[in-house]
Amino acid sequence: MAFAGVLNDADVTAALDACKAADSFDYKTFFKTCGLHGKSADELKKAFTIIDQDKSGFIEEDELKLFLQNFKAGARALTDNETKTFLKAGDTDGDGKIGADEFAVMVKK
Ligand SMILES: [Ca+2]
Repeated sequence: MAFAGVLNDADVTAALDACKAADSFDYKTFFKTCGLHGKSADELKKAFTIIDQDKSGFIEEDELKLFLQNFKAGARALTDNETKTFLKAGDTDGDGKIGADEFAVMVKK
């Protein structure tokens, strides 16, 4: 997984198991369970660059949709509802994408 060495495998597995069912994803629960919530600002920057797959400097809606696959290949895509809720939670300046600072704030919520 992309987060090998950053996160504990068992924590990631638990976080993914908790949101297996469609529309059960809750970003606060997920970030806490997988361990990102407790990471340093530097580590969160690293996490951001992993999730920002096209290295645009922002996490866009299509990257959010496939967010779980950064944690495990073959994990499900988020539903449109989950993706929209997730984006809304992180996108505090309303530009339709999530920047590194917005990401760090969201993970720490
Ligand atoms: Ca991007």
